[in-house]
Amino acid sequence: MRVLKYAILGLLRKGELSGYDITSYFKAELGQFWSAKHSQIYPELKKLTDEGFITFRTTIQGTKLEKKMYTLTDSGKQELHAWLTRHHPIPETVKDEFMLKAYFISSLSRQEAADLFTDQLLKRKEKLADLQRSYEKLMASAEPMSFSSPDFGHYLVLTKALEREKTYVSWLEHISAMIQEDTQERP
Ligand code: FER
Repeated sequence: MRVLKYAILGLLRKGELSGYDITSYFKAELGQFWSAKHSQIYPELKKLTDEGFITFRTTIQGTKLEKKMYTLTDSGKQELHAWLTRHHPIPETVKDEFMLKAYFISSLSRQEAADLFTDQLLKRKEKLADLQRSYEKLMASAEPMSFSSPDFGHYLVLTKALEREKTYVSWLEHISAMIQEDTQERP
């Protein structure tokens, strides 16, 4: 499935955007949990235009620089809504290379295993701190968070990411302690 298609339709839900605006969104908030490359975005905009889900008007910027401003067509609005309301099966588990290494841990010495886990713990703690900063920024506004807030979607992805990283960190701590436990060496 072309999920990028729906990411772009979703970004256009509130009004017109240029290709540059859309690319900027993928570099900011949305890109934190749904990345897309420059090279994927422009062909997708072309495809969505050909399919009639979006349309554009050409504006002139400065003296001669042309800029396309994209909007959803009625068909695009319907397509977005149909996707948003569709119930999907859960996707297969996201691949995590570290978990593949963890699975093969019996090939490592206690010291090597401890080093690997310590490094991962450090990096996951940095990621968690990053998320916590974003969360504090989001919640600093005067409005209480609720379903009616325009930031509710951001709140949802951020709180989920926080829970995931907290769980990851506590698991890493638990396993690190087990690795370092003073038990008899494997023969
Ligand atoms: C943010 C919104 C979402 C953010 C991170 C996320 C760091 C999600 C990250 C993830 O799922 O890993 O503003 O800022």
